[in-house]
Amino acid sequence: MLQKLKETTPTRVGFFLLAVIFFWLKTYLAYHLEFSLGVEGIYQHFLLFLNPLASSLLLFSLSFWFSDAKRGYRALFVIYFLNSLLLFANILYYREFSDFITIKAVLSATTTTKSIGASIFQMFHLQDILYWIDFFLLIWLFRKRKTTVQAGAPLKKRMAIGTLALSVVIFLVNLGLAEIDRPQLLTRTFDRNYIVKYLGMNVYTIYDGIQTAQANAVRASADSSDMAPVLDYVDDHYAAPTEDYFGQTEGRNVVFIHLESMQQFLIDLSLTEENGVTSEVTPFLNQLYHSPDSYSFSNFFHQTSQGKTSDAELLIDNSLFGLPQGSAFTQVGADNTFHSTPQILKDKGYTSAVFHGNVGSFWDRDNVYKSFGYDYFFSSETSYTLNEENSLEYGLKDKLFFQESVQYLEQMQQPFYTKFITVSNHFPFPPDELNTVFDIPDTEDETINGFFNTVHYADESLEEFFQYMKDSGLYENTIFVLYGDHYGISNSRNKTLAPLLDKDPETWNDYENTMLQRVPLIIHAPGIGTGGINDTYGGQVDVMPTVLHLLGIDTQSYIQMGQDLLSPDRDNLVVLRNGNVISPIYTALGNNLYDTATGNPIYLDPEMESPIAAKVQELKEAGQMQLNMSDQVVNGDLLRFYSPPNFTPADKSLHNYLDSPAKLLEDFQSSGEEGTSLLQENNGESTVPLYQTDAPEFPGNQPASVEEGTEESSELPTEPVEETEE
Ligand code: GP9
Ligand code: MN
Repeated sequence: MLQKLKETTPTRVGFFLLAVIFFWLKTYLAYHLEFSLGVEGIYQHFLLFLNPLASSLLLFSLSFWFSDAKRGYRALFVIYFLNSLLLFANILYYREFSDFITIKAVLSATTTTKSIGASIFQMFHLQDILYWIDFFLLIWLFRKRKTTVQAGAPLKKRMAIGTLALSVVIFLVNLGLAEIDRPQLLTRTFDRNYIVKYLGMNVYTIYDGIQTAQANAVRASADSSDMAPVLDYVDDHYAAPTEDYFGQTEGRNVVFIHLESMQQFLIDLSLTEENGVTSEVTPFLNQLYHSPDSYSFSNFFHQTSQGKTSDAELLIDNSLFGLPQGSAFTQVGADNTFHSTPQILKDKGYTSAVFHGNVGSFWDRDNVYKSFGYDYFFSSETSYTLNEENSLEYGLKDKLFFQESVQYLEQMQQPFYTKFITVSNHFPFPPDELNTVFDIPDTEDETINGFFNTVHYADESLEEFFQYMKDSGLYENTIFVLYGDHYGISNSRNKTLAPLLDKDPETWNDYENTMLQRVPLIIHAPGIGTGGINDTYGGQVDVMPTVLHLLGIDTQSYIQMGQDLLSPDRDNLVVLRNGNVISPIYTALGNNLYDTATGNPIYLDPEMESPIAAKVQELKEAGQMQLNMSDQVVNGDLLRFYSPPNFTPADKSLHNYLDSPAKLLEDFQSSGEEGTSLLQENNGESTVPLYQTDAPEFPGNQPASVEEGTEESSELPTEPVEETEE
């Protein structure tokens, strides 16, 4: 065979083609052997196979720009070597971090890159020969080649231009096919895995470089003087708490529950079957919503944009908005300085953790949480047992997720600040035979029908978790904050939804769509008795000051864009990320104005001055100001220039979330006699057996024969084949 190769590749073009084929196959091999890319179905497999081609053609064809043969060959080998090195470095990095190398990580030479240096030799495998053998084979073939006339002849520029054009065409086809399967792939940047899966390692590296350069340019042009207007804004905007509730839950544990795609219209909604039987969709949430121990909010809006879940998280933990395009998490989250709640509470003796049954790299959480100061991050690779039956596209099903989380929760030193990110109720709300108990709606839209079932399932999972909290004794000393992250049913489906909400699809308009952007917010503090349903107009940006005030923490010196939802001083204004504003009286959507209470349109003559027009203008400007201030802080990384009194910024080098379970155990053991975890309070007796779940996938609920046959696997959740919404 080698002989054959020698004969067929005597020319520069021959070597070029050989290099492309070698590299293409090598990359494809690495995709299968080294990375967990969650490739699903034949379409994605085809894209995975195709994606190394365009960039290999492009890179290796650079050698054609040297008309001199000797220099051309040299260039080809250098490029081949460097590209192999990039691939190999990613392979080694992935073995350690389950993630791809980012330019940021390389440039900042953080402890992560240092630690990789220290352990580099342990990361080599015997199979690594495979990733270099091709290079040496290429060199060997070159040395052995029979020099022919063509080999030494200068190449025409046409060749260089032709291959360049061909690679561009192939890339565009690749991108087009990828966008069909995963719309907005490049604008939203869900996950580095996705870019590699759809477009390849080289494209990922270039894309990452461009993003980093853009973010760095804005950051570099900012300086400390940019903080002055922000400080003025925050000062003017501050809404003070009253004594009635300030510090009402001081020192308690905090449990945030991120309710995936949960919308406010679900609260108190009952649906009736043809036989007349009526059932509540979210009986447990309804109970919490009406409890005198809950501060519940009826006019609370999500303020997310393309960053969806990650925008909601940024808003909740920092009182800052996501960006107008893409996700702030993936664009700047890992680099920026933040004054996040977990870090603020650290000084008050809190430990903190995020629980999420999906891969840690989604939305770059495994890096961003370091900036927020989270002590632990329990994600699917490190902390949960996933198999085909118990997981969905975005991770472990909620009932199993909560159940598996409490083994960690009971070890956490109290007080703790925790966030549980649910996933079962995620678009496209697929039917789940094992858990379809609520299937009343029968509209023409399967997404809507499925939604009610996954919502109901999420509600049941919450009830189980709360029951455990009560049984384990954690309940009384905890404050729960449940919030919906964003819509589940998109505007395009709302007319089909309308009859279920007793609305007329014929008169459905933008106002109705906007009102459906309300999501639940329930702050449940057992035993307070001072709760109730609050009609103030607020949004996710307002949660952080509200919760900090309940915990007795003065927020006046923090840079927060929101206002305490319980404060009588608040402005009662919501700005959505697209600039639309909602106040108790006016709702301004683009150029259209509505009466918020009735939904009736208000027509104003643009030529005429009127008190209403002036008021609406004022509301819009206030909303725009809030967004602008936030964007300046986030884009310019302005919090690095300002430190509130008694605040220590997060030390990102402290965390490597891959060892969160081990680190938790280590911290638990080293706390000794002083330890305050539930497990220690319980004299070492685990509370996990107290957890009751009716999840059919739970090993304890399966018939013995099935249980034996079910193999545990650490396979990662697969992602949906198509996601056309959003
Ligand atoms: C992924 C999950 C979903 O881990 O949080 O994010 P979303 O698609 O809703 O932004
Ligand atoms: Mn979400």
